[in-house]
Amino acid sequence: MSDARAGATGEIGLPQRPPSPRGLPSAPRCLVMGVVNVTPDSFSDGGFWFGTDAAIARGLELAAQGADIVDVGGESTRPGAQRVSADEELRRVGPVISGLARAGVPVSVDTMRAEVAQAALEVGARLVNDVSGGLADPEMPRLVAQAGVPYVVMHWRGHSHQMQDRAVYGDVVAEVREELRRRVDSVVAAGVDPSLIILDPGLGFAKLADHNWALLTHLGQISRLGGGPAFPVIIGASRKRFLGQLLAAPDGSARPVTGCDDATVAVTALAAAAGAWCARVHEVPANADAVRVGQVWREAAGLASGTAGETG
Ligand code: PMM
Repeated sequence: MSDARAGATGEIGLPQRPPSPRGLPSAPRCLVMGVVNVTPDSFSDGGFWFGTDAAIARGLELAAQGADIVDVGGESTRPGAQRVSADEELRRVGPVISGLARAGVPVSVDTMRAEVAQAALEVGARLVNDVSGGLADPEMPRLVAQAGVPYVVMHWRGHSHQMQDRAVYGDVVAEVREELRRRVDSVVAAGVDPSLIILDPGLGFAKLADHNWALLTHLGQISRLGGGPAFPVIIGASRKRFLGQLLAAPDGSARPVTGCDDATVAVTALAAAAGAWCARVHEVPANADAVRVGQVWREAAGLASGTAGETG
């Protein structure tokens, strides 16, 4: 049995989708998070929105197309990427977050640095999306706890230059779940309110294609780490290399990132049907349709149509 197959037992989806943490949009369906990378080198959209005006315009466009949240990042996390300084990261994201928040768009900041997160929250970000789950900057959980904002805790095994060497698992679902459980224990010990935590299996971060598929098909196990309540789960499959590999040309060359948007939409529909809380995507319109398909699929299958308190 392959590494990934070893994990492929147990719960595929979530019978009941956990509600949005307070302060975030809420809807009786999976949410859509639109991505704006203010970077010259992200693998998915690097260079497209590198500049304050272009990035704000893109964020407004994503919101108008149906993004419930716009995620703004200033540091590429593609495999092999070098880190930028905190000053540079903040110079990139600060004015964009401020402009979008002033326009009423719910914004999340995609950063591993407490210093950047703090500045982003001061100019209106509502959610901290930390791909390291608090591992890259030990100050981050304390900052999030003090700010009392929702926090995405993603599964992560190291910075971009080293992460693909760490894509080694016996049972990927069990190990990711256990490592996330330890992260949750740690951030809660630092004062983060558990009801504000959102989990992310970290597709592509120290994961090979088989690992990503195993995790996507076991969101129920990711959501329920231990005996406690289920956590909302966000997935970031959009344009990732495992989709390009799936759609490879006959000569074996991976499909370029922008040719993976239709496959992203398919994953979004399936994840929404499985009970994911949110899908993080680069192209919003078709994914906004896909989450509606996923929701009606859940309802027709007799799964919970929404969660208590959801209104939007
Ligand atoms: N992936 C990227 C960046 N940020 N955040 C979360 N929560 N989940 C992800 O899977 C994720 C992320 C990868 O880079 P991209 O911005 O080019 O998609």
